Amino acid sequence: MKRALITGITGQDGSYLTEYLLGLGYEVHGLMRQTGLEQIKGSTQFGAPEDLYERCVLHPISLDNFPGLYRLVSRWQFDECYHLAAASFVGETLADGYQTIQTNIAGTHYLLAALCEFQKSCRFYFAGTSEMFGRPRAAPQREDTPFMPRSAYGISKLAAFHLVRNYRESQGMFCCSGILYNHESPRRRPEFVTRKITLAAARIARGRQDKLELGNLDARRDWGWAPDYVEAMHAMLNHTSPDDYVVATGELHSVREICEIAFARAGLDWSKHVVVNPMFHRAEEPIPLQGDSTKIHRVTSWRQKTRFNEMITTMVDADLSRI
Ligand code: G4F
Repeated sequence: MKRALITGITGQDGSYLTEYLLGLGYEVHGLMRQTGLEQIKGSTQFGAPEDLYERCVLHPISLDNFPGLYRLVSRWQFDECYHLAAASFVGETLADGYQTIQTNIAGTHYLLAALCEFQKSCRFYFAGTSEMFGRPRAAPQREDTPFMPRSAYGISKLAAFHLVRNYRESQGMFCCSGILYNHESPRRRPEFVTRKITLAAARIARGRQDKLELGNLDARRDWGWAPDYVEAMHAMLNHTSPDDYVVATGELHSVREICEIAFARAGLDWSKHVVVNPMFHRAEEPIPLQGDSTKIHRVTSWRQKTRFNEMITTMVDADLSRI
C-alpha cells in the first residue's frame, strides 16, 4: 500500500485529493494546524464527506513548525508528498503580503529540507499557480513562458517553484510542480468569484439575499474543475521522470458568463440582482491568463473531463441543496 502525505488536507484540493488517493488504496496522512478538529468541521461545511478525515492519519503540525515537520518525516516513510498548503488569496496588496510570502516560501523550504534529509526517494508535488505568470507577455502560457508575478501570492509561489526545481536538479529528488490555473468546485471558499456567484444565486433563489456585489464583470479566467485537477497532480508524480506542467482548460470565460449560467440555473435573471461595486475591482491584464496543457496531455494520460457549464451548474445545484 502506498503512503501519501498531503499538506493543506482540509482545503478544496486537499479534500478531493484525499478522496482520490483513498479510492486508489493509499494510506493518506495530512498536516493540519493545531486548531485541530474545529478546522476539520469548518472544512466539511463546504461539502467534503463527514467521515473523510476519519479515514486518514492527521498530524497537527503547521508549516512553520520546522522541528515538528522534521520529526514527522524522520518517523514516517512516505511514497508521495503533495504540498498544497499555502496562503492563497490573490487580492491583497504587496504591502500586506508579508505573511503570504513568509508562509509560502519558508514552509516549502522546510518540507523539502526535511524530506531531503530523511527520505530523498519520496516523490514531491508542489502546487504552483498561473499567478506566477501574473502579467504574461503572451497567451496561452506554456511551461517555457516567462514568469512575471504581480502579487505577493504569485511572487511567493514563484520563489517556492524555483526551490522545488533546485531540489530536483541539485539533489536528484523526484520533484514536480503543477502550474494550475483557477480550479473550482462546490468546496471552493466563497471569497473566490465562482463560488461567490453560485452561492449568491442559490441564496437569492431561496429568498435569503437580494443583491450580489461584484468587481469587474468582464474579467476573464481559465476555469477548470478541481476534482479533475487533483488527478493531474497524481499523474505527474506517477510518471517516469519529474517535471513541471501547466494544468488548464485552454478556454477563457468571463465573470459575466458565470453570472448568466448560475442565475439561469437558479431560475433567475442575473441582471436584476448583480451590481458592480468598485471595492471588488482588480486591474485586469491586457493579455489573459490562459493555459496550454499540451505537455501534460502528451506525457501522461490525464485529461480534463468536466466542462465549464457543467461545473457552474453543479456548483449552483450543490448550493441550492445546502440552503
Ligand atoms: O476567484 P478569484 O478571486 O481568483 P484568482 O484571483 O484568479 O485566484 C485563484 O486562482 C489562481 C490561479 O490559479 C490561484 F493562484 C489562486 O490561489 C486562486 O485560486 O478571481 C477571479 C477573477 C479575477 O479576475 C477577479 O478580478 O474574478 C474577478 N472578480 C470580479 N469580481 C472577482 C470579483 N473576484 C472576486 N474574488 N470577487 C469579486 O467580486
